[in-house]
Amino acid sequence: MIKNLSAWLASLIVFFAVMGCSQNSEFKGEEKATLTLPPNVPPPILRAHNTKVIVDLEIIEQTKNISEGVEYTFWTFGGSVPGKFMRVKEGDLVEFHLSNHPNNKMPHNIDLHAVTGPGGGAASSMTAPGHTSTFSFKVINPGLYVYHCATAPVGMHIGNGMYGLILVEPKGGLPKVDREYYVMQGDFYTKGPYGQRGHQPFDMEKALKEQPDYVLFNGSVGALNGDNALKAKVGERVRLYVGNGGPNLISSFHVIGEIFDKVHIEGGDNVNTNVQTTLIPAGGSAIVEFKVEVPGTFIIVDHSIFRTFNKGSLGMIKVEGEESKTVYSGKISDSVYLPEGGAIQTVNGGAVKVPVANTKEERMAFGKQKYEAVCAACHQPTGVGVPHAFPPLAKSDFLNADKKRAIRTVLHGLQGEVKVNGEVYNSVMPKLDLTDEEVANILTYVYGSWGNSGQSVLPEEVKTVRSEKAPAPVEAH
Ligand code: HEC
Ligand SMILES: [Cu+2]
Repeated sequence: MIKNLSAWLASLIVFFAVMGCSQNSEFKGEEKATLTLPPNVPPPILRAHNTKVIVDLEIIEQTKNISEGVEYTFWTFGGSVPGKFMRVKEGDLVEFHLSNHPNNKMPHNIDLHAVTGPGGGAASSMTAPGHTSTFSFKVINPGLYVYHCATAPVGMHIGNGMYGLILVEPKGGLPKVDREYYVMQGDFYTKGPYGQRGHQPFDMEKALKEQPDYVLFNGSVGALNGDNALKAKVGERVRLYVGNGGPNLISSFHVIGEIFDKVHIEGGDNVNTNVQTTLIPAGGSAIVEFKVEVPGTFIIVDHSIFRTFNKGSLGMIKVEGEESKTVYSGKISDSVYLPEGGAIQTVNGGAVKVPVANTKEERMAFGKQKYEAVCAACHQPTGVGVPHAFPPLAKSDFLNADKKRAIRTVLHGLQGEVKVNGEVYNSVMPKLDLTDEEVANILTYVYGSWGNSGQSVLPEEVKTVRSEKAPAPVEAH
């Protein structure tokens, strides 16, 4: 029996050694990936073999114009929306280094749809500001894939511009074309309506209702207009790598005055020909190709057309060359015209009767449900948190030391340096819209779980803390 076992073990070791060898010979040498800012695309891959491709990508939170005179704080993969374009070859090994700039406020990660593995890399790449995560994956399937941040609240990270494209070229490469460009759509949710000047914060309520103020190509109104228009010459073949980051809308992608000779539907192998408008799902892509036959300005739109003329989804391809019959004419200016002012909708609350907790057991039960819906995404279902990113609530000295401070944290959010069980966190907990009853229930549940102090929190106590003058987020010390 023992002999059998050791023989079995020996053969297992031989098996893995052989596996290891064949794995090494699969990839010849290594190279650093060329990453490009939109609308540029790295050059085609000419090598015939597979290699180890090293990708260095830095996450940068930065305030830029979303439109003329309107500022927005974008969270970006590499300093642009969409993030930098990556190009690899089917069968390559990608060694990914994701850095989160030290000045950033938030933890981030990356989920690449080109990855075969749990979370698409998200779990292996959770990165606190000032840190770098490294992980690797083999690109098994060719195609055009979306990547995005998958840190809670996921919709907010994507809504702030955290997405981009990775192209996995098929083994034989793609047919040669004259021009390649990178275009990605996204929807944005701002406190003020379209065009309202100043710095506009993200609006969670509009995002939940899927009512964006902006629908954009490449992250701002006019990103592909005027001097920034895509360029081509008569007779050239143009290939657009088109993605849709969402977070919510699907795109009816269309170029006015052109017919797509070829469309790689959803970025896959299936090629459709002679297409007018192609549907691109949120978190999906398409590769479209067409030959430009005549000079002029060709308008790129989401054919859900109010988005184009009232929310910004308008780009341009300027084609120069010899005049022939004009197939496209009309007066199209280089700027999008001003909105009529988005309808601001009021919600009539008060109609639904919410049950109120009468006993501690009920408070614990209601609190558990709400905790799992609101807090668990960051602090985790068992309150253990995520290292360097979200502090623990289980046995948290910070939490247990001061009930009023805990209530304030949940009411107003928390930012700045905070020390929990000896570990320093310097991130942002967003302000959450909760009623006194909900805060009391959640905190009673948190205090009553995972080895915490067990004390109750009553709605009246929350009410008292809320009435204090503390409109700014709580400073941790
Ligand atoms: C989007 C992620 C996120 C959500 C959702 C969230 N928090 Fe936090 N929370 C944080 C971060 C990040 C910090 C640390 C902030 C800092 O570094 O200043 C924090 C800090 C805290 C702290 C103080 C530190 C500690 O560990 O004791 C408490 C208490 C807390 N959160 C409770 C909650 C509760 C209760 C909820 C749900 C109502 C909640 N949080 C929802 C991210 C979140
Ligand atoms: Cu993120």
